Amino acid sequence: LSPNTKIAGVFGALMNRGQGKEGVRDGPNAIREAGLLTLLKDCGISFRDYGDVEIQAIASDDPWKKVKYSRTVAGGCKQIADKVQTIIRENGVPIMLGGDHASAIGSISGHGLSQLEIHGIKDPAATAPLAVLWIDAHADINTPLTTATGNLHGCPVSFLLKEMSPYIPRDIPGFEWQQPCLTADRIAYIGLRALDPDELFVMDKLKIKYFPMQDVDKLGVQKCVELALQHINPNNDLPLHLSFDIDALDPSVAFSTGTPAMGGLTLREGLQIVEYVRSTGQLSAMDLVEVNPTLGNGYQRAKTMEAACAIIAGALGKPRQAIPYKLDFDLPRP
Ligand code: 4U7
Ligand code: MN
Ligand code: MN
Ligand code: MN
Repeated sequence: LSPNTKIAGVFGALMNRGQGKEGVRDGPNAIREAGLLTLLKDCGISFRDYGDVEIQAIASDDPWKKVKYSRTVAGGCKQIADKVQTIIRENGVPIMLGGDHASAIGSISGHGLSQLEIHGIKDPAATAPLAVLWIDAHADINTPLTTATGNLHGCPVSFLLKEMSPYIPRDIPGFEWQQPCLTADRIAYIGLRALDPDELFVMDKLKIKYFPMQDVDKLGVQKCVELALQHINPNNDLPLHLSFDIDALDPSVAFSTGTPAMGGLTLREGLQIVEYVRSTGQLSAMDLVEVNPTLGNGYQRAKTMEAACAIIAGALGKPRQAIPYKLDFDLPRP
C-alpha cells in the first residue's frame, strides 16, 4: 500500500449469526486456503495476518421481535470493532474476511472510532470523518422493525447512519455499545438489484446515492464508481471504507454465497471498482464478506474463492497482468 507505507492487516470475522447459513463462518479460512496470502506476497503487497475474531455464541439469545441472535451478533461486532481499532493503531489497513455482512456494523464502527481518535475528537457520538462505498446486490438498510427475515446481515447500514437512529430501538439486546458514525451523504452503493420495498423508500428519502445494475449497464462501471466517490468524498480527503459483499458479483462468478442474486457484476467490473478505489489512495479499510464455502459444487466454490482473492488483491494494488490466479480447471464440473 505505497501511498503511506501502511500494511494490510488481514483478519477473519467468523460471524454467522446475521443470517441462517452456518457455513459462512468458514469463509475466511477458505479464502486463505485459496491462496490469498501467497498471492499478496507474490505481488509484493505487504500484509500481516491478524488471525480470526471468534464470535462467542451466547447461550440464551432469543429473538428481539423478529431480530435473530442480536446478542451474539452485537457482541461479535464489538470484538470486530476492537480488532479494527487495533490494526489501525498499528498503522494497518484492516482487511476483514467474512463472515456475514452483519460484521460490517463492527468493522465500520471500529473504523469510525479510529478516525475520531486520530483527529482527537473526544465525543464518541460525533460523525466520523469517513466515507463508505458499499458494493452489494442488496442495500442492507432494513431496520430491526422493517426486516422481513429477522436476519441482521440485511440491516447493518441502518445501524451505522445517524439519520436512521430514530428508527433503531435502543433496547435491542447486545447493541448497547453501538452508535451510528456516518451521515447518509457519506455512503454510496454500486451493484444493487434485490431491494426490499422499505429499503428503496428509505434510500430515496435520505437521498442516498446508489448505482443499481441498470446504471452499471447504462453508464459503465467506471463512471458509476467515479460518481459514487465524487458524491461521498468530493475532495478525496476522507479515508474510505470499502464494504464488498461477494454477492454483488454475478452467481456465475460467485455462487458460493448465502443470498445470490442473478444479473450481477462481472469479475472484471468488480475489479474495475476496486482498482479505481485503490487509485484514489484513500482506501483505509475493507470488508470482503458473505463468502460461504459450504454452498455450491467444487467448481463453483473454487471460482468464488478465486474471485474473492482477486477482488482483495486488486484493492491492494495487484495489477491484473501481474500474477495468474490458479483456478484448477480439472475440478469436477456440474
Ligand atoms: B446481504 C434481505 F429480505 N433483504 O433483509 C433481508 F431479501 O448482506 C436480504 O446483502 C439481505 O447478503 C441480504 O434479509 C444481506 C431479504
Ligand atoms: Mn448482499
Ligand atoms: Mn450485504
Ligand atoms: Mn448475502
